Amino acid sequence: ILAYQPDPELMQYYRNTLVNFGLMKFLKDFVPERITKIDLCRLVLNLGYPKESISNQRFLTTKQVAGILVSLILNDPQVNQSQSYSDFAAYHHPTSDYTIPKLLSDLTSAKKIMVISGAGISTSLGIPDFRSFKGLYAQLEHLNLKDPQKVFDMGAFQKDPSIFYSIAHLVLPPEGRFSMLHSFIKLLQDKGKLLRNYTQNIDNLESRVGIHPDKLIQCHGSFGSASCLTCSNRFAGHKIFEHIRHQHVPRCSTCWKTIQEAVIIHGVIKPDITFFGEDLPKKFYRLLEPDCQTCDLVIVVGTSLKVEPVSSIIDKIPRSVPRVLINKDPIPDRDFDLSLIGLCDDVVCHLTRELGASWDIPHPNFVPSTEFTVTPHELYSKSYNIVKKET
Ligand code: CNA
Repeated sequence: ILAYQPDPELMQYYRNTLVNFGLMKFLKDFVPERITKIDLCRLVLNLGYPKESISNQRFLTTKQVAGILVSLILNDPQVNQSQSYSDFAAYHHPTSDYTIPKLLSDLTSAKKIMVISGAGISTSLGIPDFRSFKGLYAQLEHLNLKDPQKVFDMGAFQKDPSIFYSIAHLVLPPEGRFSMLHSFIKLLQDKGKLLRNYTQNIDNLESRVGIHPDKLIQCHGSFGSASCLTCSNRFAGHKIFEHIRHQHVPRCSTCWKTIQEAVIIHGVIKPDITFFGEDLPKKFYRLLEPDCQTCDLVIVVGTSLKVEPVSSIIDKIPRSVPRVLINKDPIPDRDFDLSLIGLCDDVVCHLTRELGASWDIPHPNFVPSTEFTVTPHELYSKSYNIVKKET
């Protein structure tokens, strides 16, 4: 947003309205209830206020940016300050007293749920995530990389694909299995409630559980297919699984035959996963904006929300839409209405048990009689620990 160039015509129009009609008229006309954080930032810039006033917007909530906008206007010498100003911030934060019972009721009534998922939904299957204590990055210490993310860097891959192929087996999906959380997303789809699943995962288990391609955005691609970097031929992903398991670099037979002294990258097949330095699938950009405007509940699950642009999706969603985090670790610097802290399979098991038999998750590990303890989080507000009771 900080690269955004204000539009001079819009600036003139906004300032005229503000100066001639005052703050309340301006807010009523240009700050609808479903405004997003990004739109608020643009508004600040299009009013001619300095970029510095929102330079740390990444760490601010929508409500805080709204507060900045209002305070800039209230301190603007050109604006007539005599009008009264009602509780604008509260108006833009209707979900401030969100609770677990409210979430249960929203799950029943919602029709367009957006699920933003990450590596944590597959860890119960033995696939490590990236950033946890025993995650993949911790397991890469032996490679002595300055930054473990380099393993997934396109530049590094082109220099030496064998580094990626020495660790790719660690994130290869297990045969024929998916987690209870995958089945929960499928349940939302079967109930006609899933607007879209934006997954950062590359294990393709959403497809395996039966999430329809129309309902799924694999933001970082997946192991479901692979392509030759030289001739762009596409292969079914499983064709290179044996190579991956044996830590061999797979090569395209067509290209490999045509060259005597091959350069290191010639004919190398790469899984169609998005490396750092590569663009996200077009479908992501095509559907994101409309989805953000239409969703009626957001569930963020099993992700540290560290990787852009997925981590900013929630900033594009109107603040009036409830947003819930289900994660092993809290994410206190992001603005959630409710954080359910625990193993995601346990959390959805608890929620669906509360919702009754019609919400039984179709997964072999789902035991409706399992009991859970729910306690307020010791450090963070609007956060609850959900833990399976010992039997
Ligand atoms: P991350 O940064 O490693 O974060 C994972 C998050 O999940 C952490 O906050 C954990 O606390 C949480 N978590 C771990 N286990 C559980 C659990 N059982 N229940 C609830 N929460 C849990 O990973 P992100 O997904 O945020 O980062 C995005 C990267 C990870 C994407 O580029 C992926 O491609 C990449 N990745 C994918 C896979 C996979 O496809 N399974 C595996 C490893 C990494």
